[in-house]
Amino acid sequence: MREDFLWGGATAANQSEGGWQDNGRGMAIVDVLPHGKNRMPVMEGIMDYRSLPQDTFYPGRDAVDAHGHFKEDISLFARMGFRCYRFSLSWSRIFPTGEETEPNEAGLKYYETFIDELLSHGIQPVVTLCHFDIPLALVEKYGSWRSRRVIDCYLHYCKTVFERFRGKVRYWITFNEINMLMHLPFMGAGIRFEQGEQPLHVKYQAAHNELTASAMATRLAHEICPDYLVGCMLAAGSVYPYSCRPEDVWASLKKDRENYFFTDVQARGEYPAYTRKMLEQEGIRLETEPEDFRILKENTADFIALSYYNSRCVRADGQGEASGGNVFASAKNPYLECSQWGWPIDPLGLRITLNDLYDRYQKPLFIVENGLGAVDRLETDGTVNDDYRISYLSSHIQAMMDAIEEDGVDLLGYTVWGCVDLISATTGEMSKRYGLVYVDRDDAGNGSLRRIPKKSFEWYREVIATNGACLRK
Ligand code: BGP
Repeated sequence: MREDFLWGGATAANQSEGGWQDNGRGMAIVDVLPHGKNRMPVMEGIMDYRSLPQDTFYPGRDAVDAHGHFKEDISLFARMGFRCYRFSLSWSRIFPTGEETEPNEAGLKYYETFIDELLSHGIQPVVTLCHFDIPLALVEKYGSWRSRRVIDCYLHYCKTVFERFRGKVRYWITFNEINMLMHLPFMGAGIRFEQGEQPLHVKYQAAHNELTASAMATRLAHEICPDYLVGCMLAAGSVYPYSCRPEDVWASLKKDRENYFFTDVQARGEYPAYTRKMLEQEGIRLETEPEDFRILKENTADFIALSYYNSRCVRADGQGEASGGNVFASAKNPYLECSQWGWPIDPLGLRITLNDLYDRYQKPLFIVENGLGAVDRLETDGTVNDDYRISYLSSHIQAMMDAIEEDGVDLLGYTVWGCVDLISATTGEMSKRYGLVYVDRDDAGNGSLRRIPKKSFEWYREVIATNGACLRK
């Protein structure tokens, strides 16, 4: 393992920060994502959040108040020996409606203090510019990423933070899990469908605008500071054929391509032939500018960041049992155990995914999310004995180390998702915990918000201290 390997943890503003009305922050998508049965239809863009009942609970508004607890959280990261911390900026804390000419200084100052605090502990910031986060005003006014106007707003925001944090931040990620747009369009990109619209068309238009914005932001970052490293980010997890029937193999290849479309554009700089054909066959004509394609070609990502929770599996006949998983459901793989939320557990799948991505792009990879969502029990003696999480993380880290040491995959780092417990993106629950640090809060929003290191905290400290070697014993 390289000595400068970036071990750390990851969170995102939308699920942890809270403080939704502090320092002049404007409303964002997360503030209108409800708890309970309406959450999924709203996230899918088929239910309008404005029609939600008055007494709706929005768990992201206060989340785990990372906004108010950041010094404490960062000191816990330092105790674990984090070398990096991935977090996201809340765009609407800096540009409350997305369209101001001048940024909100209080918001910027907040992040500056935050970044300085990390640096004072020797922790490298890894900053996601947009993690399921967009000022709600841009959703209302322009229909979010379906409009090119949002590209300008995003670039103005990027320019502001690239300039302000020059010399402090090196690693940037333009969009979290950009492919989420295809599956949960409102949560992923603020897309809500209007009557009579063709969802596929709207999604690919929004995708084009985001991809163009991502390339333009990459160019801007490099102009502002040549040392900046800008990554794209994919919700990854290779798709296995259910059997060796050629039809299943073909179905898995097609399913993989739905995701690879994004990284193919961001890492290779071109629309792949299979997408161009598909758009043609569907009769979809995207609104583009001629220079978009040159910009895409000339400004590819410096590294490919990914989340990995599970592999996927597909059957051409669509029969059989379904299984859960990050981003989309797939066929149940009979060889794998599942988490309490039905997500398959497949450490070797991480090695396979890393190899697939590295073979395809030959660019450095960065695992910026991996972890186990599970119910934790806080014992009366104040401990949380999350051996199941230790077992999930150690098997995945070992598979990652195999990919590096035996297969030669170039990997910049690894960050455990939700290193301090946070609100689940898909379910809005607090009880689906990922952390190495427990947060006293329940699904209804009650609790002291006290931070309590779990058993996995000490375990991860040792992993980092030995650069992974303790797992090889
Ligand atoms: C990814 C997201 C994260 C995170 C994670 C776990 O898709 O980037 O924001 O939440 O998945 O998902 P969940 O919270 O639904 O368990």
